[in-house]
Amino acid sequence: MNMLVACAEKFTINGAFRLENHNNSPNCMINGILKRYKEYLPITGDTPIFTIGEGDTPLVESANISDSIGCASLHFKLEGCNPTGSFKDRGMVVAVAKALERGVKSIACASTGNTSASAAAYGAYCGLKTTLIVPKGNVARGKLAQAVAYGAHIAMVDGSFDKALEIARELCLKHPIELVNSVNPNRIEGQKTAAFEIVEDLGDAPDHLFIPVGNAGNIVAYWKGFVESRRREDCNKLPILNGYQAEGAAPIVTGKPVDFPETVASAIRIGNPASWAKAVSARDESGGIIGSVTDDEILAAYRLLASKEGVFCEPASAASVAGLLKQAKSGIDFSGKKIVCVLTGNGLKDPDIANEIEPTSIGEYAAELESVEEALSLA
Ligand code: AN7
Repeated sequence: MNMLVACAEKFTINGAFRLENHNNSPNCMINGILKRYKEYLPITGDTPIFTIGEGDTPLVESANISDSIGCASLHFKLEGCNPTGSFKDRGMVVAVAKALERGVKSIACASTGNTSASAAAYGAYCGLKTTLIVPKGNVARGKLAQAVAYGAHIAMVDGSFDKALEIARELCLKHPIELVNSVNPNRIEGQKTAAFEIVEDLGDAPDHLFIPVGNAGNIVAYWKGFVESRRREDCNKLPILNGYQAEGAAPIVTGKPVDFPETVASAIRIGNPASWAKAVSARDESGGIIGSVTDDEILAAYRLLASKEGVFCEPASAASVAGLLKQAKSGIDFSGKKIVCVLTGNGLKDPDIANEIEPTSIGEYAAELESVEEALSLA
């Protein structure tokens, strides 16, 4: 029997090996999304329960940026702390679990990088064949390295993310392959759990949520999560959503698809978001906005987060903070407001952009105490 099939079968309902038992072992310290939020997810008795450590990410209070905003509090939701370094893992674990439940043996997605890294990791864990369709030359180096290491089949296509998604959709319609992009509703279900965690940590929803927008699934997922929390009376209010696209890839802001999206934030280099209409509804229901920030604003926020907050996120993630800084600069009064910025991915994903930062101080010295003292101006 083919190894992939053999591995996948251990997850089947009638198989001898149940991951549920595996993760219930007393030595297992992590709960994961499926176990922790079982009652709020589309999980049945037949859904395999497993985790590679997704969710339960830190909500870190701002040390230095909040003063310039004049708000009551500012927190960063560090989604880069998920196992593959981005928020995608929350949705991927649900999408893959539901696919396994139906006996699926193969998954695929189009991606600007993070979805593919996540799909490849969960595919590897579950013994599924994983196919990734990515825009050639436009995926950050760390993300591609992950996909290679996890052993995925990678198709680099000569076109944009939007074109890659079109191909992925057709591929999955024609063949017995599960599409694990955020058009898969199970992805949204998993991603909404980040909103649950924010409500748990703050004791209520924040007044404002700032979030980057690319294919627009995540803003929809957060809104769903907050609305469900409100319905359960876990929180007393709903946040105002502030979504931010990059100026060169801002179709929701301009109202028309962008044929050749361009931005330094490659994760959100998307010209025709799949969840466009749902994102607009979420925005309007919350009384919020979807705006844009320039690459310079994104990179300024990216550097500020690292140098003033000790948070190294990827450029796309910094679009949320860039949006907040832009609003504060335009004179919007945040006094008394609790704000959360979602930092969607880890800075290590995109080493090439990080290497462009002008170092505060870097030099080569002899391997002697005196020369290091010299470097520290202690000599
Ligand atoms: C770090 O991986 O679309 O608005 O293919 O990687 O839900 O698309 C990534 C998107 C924000 C935008 N921040 O989220 C992909 C992909 C980071 C991201 C977004 C992405 P959506």
